[in-house]
Amino acid sequence: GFVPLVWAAVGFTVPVKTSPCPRDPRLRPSVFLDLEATGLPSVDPKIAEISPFAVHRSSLENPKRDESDAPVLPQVPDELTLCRSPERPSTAKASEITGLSSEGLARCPKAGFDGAVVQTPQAFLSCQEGPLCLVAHNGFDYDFPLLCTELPGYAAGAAGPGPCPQPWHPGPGRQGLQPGQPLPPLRPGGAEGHVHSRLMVFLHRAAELLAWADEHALSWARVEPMYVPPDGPSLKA
Ligand code: DCM
Ligand code: MG
Ligand code: MG
Repeated sequence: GFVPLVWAAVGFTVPVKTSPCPRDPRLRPSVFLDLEATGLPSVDPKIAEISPFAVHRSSLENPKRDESDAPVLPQVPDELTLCRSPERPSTAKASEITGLSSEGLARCPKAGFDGAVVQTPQAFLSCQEGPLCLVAHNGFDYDFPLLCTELPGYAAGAAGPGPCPQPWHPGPGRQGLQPGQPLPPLRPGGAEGHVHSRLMVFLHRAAELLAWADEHALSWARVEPMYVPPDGPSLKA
């Protein structure tokens, strides 16, 4: 099954839930994911880009480092980036963030996010060693509910421990990012660049964040759709 994990990095809040949950030693934060879409939840956004990046746990536990001892992206990347033509235009702010405009999509037409193409992200996940843990910055407030709306098949095989996240803030005096330190700027490149940036942040605190993930991951079954589309979901669960 898939276990989404709220992105827990300096400067980000983690939803507070208090129920205890059994620790599942098999959990592994293994698929970092970002979505670009046509706007914020208030406009019932449509997915424009999806970018899952699968990372083996060993690459997180022992990240490769450059000459200055900074971690580098995993050397065995397994990555998918799909850009689709959303059914409605992006808001001005979303266009600014994603770089995707109606004019740009008219110049480089893409298929819609439906039909066979919608199954590609799920096929990518099913190639990965499970149980999977999805990691997304702000995942529980944006990416996971939107995936639930547009790709409810993601939730079909959901399994995992009960709810258990608590606020997590790295302590002072440790390596990597410090409390209050802003995240590095997002690299351009839409969802793919954003995933790379967030993965780099994770790698700076990998040991702590892995321990946090093992203890605080939430089951995918907890994720509610962002909204119910009038014409029903694109992919039946
Ligand atoms: N988004 C938006 N306005 C913002 C922030 C985000 O419309 N101020 C939407 C468009 C993005 C999506 O959320 O494609 C995901 O944001 P992010 O790039 O942070 O992953
Ligand atoms: Mg995002
Ligand atoms: Mg993004």
